[in-house]
Amino acid sequence: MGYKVAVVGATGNVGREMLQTLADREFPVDEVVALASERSVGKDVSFGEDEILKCQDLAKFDFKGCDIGLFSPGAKVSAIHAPRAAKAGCVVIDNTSHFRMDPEIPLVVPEVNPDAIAGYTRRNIIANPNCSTIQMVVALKPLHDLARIKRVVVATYQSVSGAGKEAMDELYNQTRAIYMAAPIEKHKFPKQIAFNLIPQIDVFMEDGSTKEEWKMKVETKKILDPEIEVVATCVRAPVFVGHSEAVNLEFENPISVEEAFEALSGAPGIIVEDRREPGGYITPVECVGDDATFVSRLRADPTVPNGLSLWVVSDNLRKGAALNAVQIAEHLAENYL
Ligand code: 11C
Repeated sequence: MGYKVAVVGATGNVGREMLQTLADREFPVDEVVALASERSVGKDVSFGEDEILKCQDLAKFDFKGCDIGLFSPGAKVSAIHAPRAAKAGCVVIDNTSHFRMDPEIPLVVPEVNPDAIAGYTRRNIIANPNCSTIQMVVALKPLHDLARIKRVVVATYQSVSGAGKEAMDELYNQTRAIYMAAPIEKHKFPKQIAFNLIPQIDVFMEDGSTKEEWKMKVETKKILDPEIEVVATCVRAPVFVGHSEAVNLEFENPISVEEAFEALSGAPGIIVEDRREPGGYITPVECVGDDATFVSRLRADPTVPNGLSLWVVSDNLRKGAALNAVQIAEHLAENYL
């Protein structure tokens, strides 16, 4: 049996990747509908190699008869249209931040908490976590099962694609301007991003952290374990696609590097690439288009009783967004619909 699937925000970075991922994984579809804002109506988007879909107007679309809605139109738009779709009987998998911390709505990474999907019946909505959280919890899960993580200290190096297509254009245009000795224009980021790093992602919170840092903390607690303490520093890096994270962990119980290596190597969704030689690790350009979360640089941290450090890299548009949403849809289709 095939499903009628709506992709909402189909012209955006994540929407296009959702269409590609549905096709790549041969998700059983009878019909795919591409939805976007009024100004994108009639635009072409690709579904797989040879199908072109014309975008329809989200505001006028009737979700009755749609089985699954993959939403990534921005939080304010999801706030209006996701409940409308859910009420019409369409199960919404929403990639925005709007519903994530709602206690009635499951927040799911299939490798970590697949059983939470069952809770979708409360509101007919499932939330997809933030990209930087997803790749981190995929790597943390097998280690937490082994020795119980007490505290996570993470610094991220996040690609500009997380901030949308205009942000990718800004990195490209600034890089070009620097080579051509032309003036640098800033629209999307508060500081120059080309050949630079910006220690701010999303807005500032009252305590001085940013909302991206807060998301990593509260989402990890909701998905993996409310007892885990997380402190994050989120940094935008001049990389087009692929988020990287330097993760330091403190465990309740002893855990050796060898035990961690073995647990990670056998865990779903993870590829360990860790040779202690020049180039024996994964960098963001190497993870683009790949489904895996890559773990490298695994080593002991002798400054605390049970400490480990590692490097985690993943394609933020794929596992960090579209793939995770499609994996949730696959679980729904197999077990619930
Ligand atoms: C970034 N992580 O890299 C953000 C993008 O809460 O879904 C995703 C924001 C979110 O800018």
